Amino acid sequence: MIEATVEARHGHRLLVLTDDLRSLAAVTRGRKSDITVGDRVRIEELGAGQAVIEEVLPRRNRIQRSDAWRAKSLAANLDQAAVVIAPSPPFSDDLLSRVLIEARTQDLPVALLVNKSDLGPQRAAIEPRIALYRSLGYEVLECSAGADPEGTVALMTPWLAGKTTLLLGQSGMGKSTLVNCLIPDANLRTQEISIALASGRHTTTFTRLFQLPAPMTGRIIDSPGFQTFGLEHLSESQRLHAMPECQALLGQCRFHSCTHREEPGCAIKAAVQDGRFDARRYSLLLKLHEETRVNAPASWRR
Ligand SMILES: Nc1nc2c(ncn2[C@@H]2O[C@H](COP(=O)(O)OP(=O)(O)O)[C@@H](O)[C@H]2O)c(=O)[nH]1
Ligand SMILES: [Mg+2]
Repeated sequence: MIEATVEARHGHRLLVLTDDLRSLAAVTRGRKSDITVGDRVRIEELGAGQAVIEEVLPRRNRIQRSDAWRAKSLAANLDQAAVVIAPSPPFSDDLLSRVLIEARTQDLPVALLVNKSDLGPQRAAIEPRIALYRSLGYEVLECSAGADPEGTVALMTPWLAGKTTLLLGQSGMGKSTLVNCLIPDANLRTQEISIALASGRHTTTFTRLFQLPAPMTGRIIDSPGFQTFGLEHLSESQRLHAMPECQALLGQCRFHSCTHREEPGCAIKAAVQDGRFDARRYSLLLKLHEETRVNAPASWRR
C-alpha cells in the first residue's frame, strides 16, 4: 500500500494524487463519508489507473462551512488560505469575515487576495473596507490576474512555494482567472477530472487540488464560489476567540456569562461605543450568535 492525497471528490467517486504525481480514480472501501480534498489516504492500486482507499490518515486541520443541518468539509491538511475579493462585483464583508473566522479556529494563516486592482477608482472606493482587515492583522496581497498575469504569477509564486493553499471566494472575483494564470492547463485538467468523476456537472461545482507546475512548488486547492458560509458548527466561544479584536477583551466583562448584548459592564460593547471595535464587526458577532442559538443542535459542533 502507498499513500496519496485526495485531489477531487464527487459523491463516492474520488481522484487521488500519488506522491510521484500520478492521478488515480479511487473508491472507498466501506463508508468513509467525510473524506475530503487534501486528505491523506492509504491506497491499494488495482492497475489501469484505479485504486481503492483503505484508510484515511488523521488530518492536521479542516475547513468547513455549515447550515442548520450539517457541516460540509471544503478541504483538509492546509498550510494557508487566501480569500479572493475584488472591487467589482461587490464583495461581502459578512462572507469574508466568516471565512476568516473559520480559518482562525483551525490556526490556518489566511490572507486577503485583492484581485482586479487595475480597476482604479473602484479599487480606491473599497480601500477603507480593506484597511479594516489590515488593522486586524490580516495579510493583504494585491494583484490583477486578468490584466497582469505575469505580475500575478511573480507575486504569488513565492507566497505559494512549498505550501498547500486553499483558495476561497465569491464567484466573479477572478478565482478561475487566477488559477488559469498559475496553471496554464487548469481548464483541461478540470475537464479531465469532470470526466473521471463522471459528474456530468458544471466543472466549477467541485473542489479540486492542483500541483503547481515547475518551477513553482506547492499545491493549490480551488473551491467553488459560495453565497452562504454558515458557522453553526462552531461554538460561541470558538467564534469569539477567532475574532482578533476580541482577544484583549475576552474575560474583561463584569459578568462571566456576558452575552455581549445588553449586560452592564460589557467590555466588547464599551469598545464598540468608543470606536475600538468596528460596529459592523460587532453586528456580525451578534448575527452569528443569533443564527447558532436559533438553528444548531449543539451535538455536532466540534
Ligand atoms: N478588470 C479585471 N477583470 C478581471 C481580472 N481578473 C478577472 N477578471 C474578470 O472577472 C470576471 C470573473 O472572473 P472569473 O475568473 O470567472 O471569476 P470566478 O467566478 O471567481 O472564478 C471575468 O470576466 C474576468 O475576465 C482582473 O485582474 N481585472
Ligand atoms: Mg470560477
